[in-house]
Amino acid sequence: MTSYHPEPFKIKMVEPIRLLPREERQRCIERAGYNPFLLRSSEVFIDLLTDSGTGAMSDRQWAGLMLGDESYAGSENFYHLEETVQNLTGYKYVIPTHQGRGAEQVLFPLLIKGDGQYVLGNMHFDTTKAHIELARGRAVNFITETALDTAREHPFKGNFDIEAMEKFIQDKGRDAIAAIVVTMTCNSVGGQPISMANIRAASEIGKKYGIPVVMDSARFAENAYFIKQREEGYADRSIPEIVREQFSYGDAFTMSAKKDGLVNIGGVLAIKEDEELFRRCQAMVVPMEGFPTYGGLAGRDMEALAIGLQEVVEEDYLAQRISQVGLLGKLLQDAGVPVQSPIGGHAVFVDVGRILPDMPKTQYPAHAFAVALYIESGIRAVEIGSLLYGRDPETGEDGLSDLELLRLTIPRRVYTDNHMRYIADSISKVYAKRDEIKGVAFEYEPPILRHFTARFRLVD
Ligand code: PM9
Repeated sequence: MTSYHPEPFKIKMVEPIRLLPREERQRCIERAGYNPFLLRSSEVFIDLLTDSGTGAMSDRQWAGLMLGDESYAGSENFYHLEETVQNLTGYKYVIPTHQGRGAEQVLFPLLIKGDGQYVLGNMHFDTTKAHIELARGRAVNFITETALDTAREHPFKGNFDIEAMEKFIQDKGRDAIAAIVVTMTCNSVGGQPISMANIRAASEIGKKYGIPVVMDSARFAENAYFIKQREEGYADRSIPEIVREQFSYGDAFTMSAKKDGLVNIGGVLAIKEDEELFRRCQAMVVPMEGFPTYGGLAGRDMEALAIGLQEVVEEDYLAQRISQVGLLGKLLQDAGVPVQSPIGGHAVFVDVGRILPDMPKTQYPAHAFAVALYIESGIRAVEIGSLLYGRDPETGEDGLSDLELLRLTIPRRVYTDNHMRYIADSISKVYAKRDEIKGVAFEYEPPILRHFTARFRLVD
């Protein structure tokens, strides 16, 4: 076995990308209010904003688009998708949705039965937290301390602190808890996997107290690959076997299929066996997403997704995917750039808090680094820190995130290892000139989800 994994595909079609001259990049980011979200994609050379819906489909998926059955009800592509999801996960009831948050907006209001009920998670993703709160619930995280220390190696930084979670349930009482959400891999702490033992333990807590367990499964296949690589007893198990065991510990799952579904749009809501919950979801999906056999997707989208879900569990695909992200991480580690370690599944998270320790959190160091990176290289990355975290809703206090991270998110099957080398070189250059990086201050601060549309000026 070689220590590197060549791409198990060859390139059939290319999309040119262009690096604008430096002075133009300077003008573009200024016009965008120093917010990379407000750049036009044609102004970006390498786009690392997200791995969501940005991947390349295979020729089989593109061929599948031509088999789209666009009937309003009972599309053949729905039945193909349903059967694929059932085989992959063992869940009986399958509802397509337009993307992950579509599944969340249907499920959470049905699980949260009283105002202020808690939804417990390893680390809820932003949209999950938003839908819990819109349903008048409260999102609480039980990630371990280790996950917040980027310098500390641990094979499963996505794990729950099971003891703390059980104590919380006992303190608040079972009736105060609506659900447990298991996010695999855990995006917000760096695409870090959760171990099978920890998923099982979270599920046992759910069973013990009669609390439903929901799997947030956007990156379920990447999680399974890490389990195979790192957890005792799984080296000889196939990825589909590991995937099925992961899902066996949940009662329902939401899936943003824009990640491990290998499609540009799509989502899934599935219920393992609770027919009554399924009926209620089915009723709600009609006004929110669409008829239950399309849920906001075209027939052709469902076909591409059914094929993507088969391709993503191929081990050679996953080996190359994870090793490419690992390559970028290793190049940065070798250059002395602090990153969340070990490297996660879908992104490398640069710890800008350690690079710019003296910059006030209210000048958003990781965002400031992203601005400098764009000017240096045309690369667009995204802040995961105090800017994204937002203000305390009661006190208005700002600068509250534990970590100031810059996420370099790698789209699936899109960039080559040479792109990784260019990214690592560019980050190293900005890192070497870190004393010159200027913080940012708001010119316009939106009242909610401010990072998407905020405008800034550079602080002198
Ligand atoms: N994640 C991401 O970039 C895309 C949206 S924000 C730019 O990481 C998890 C773990 C996610 C996730 C989206 C969703 C929502 C749920 N859970 O974007 O609605 O990482 O398909 O999924 C994004 P949708």
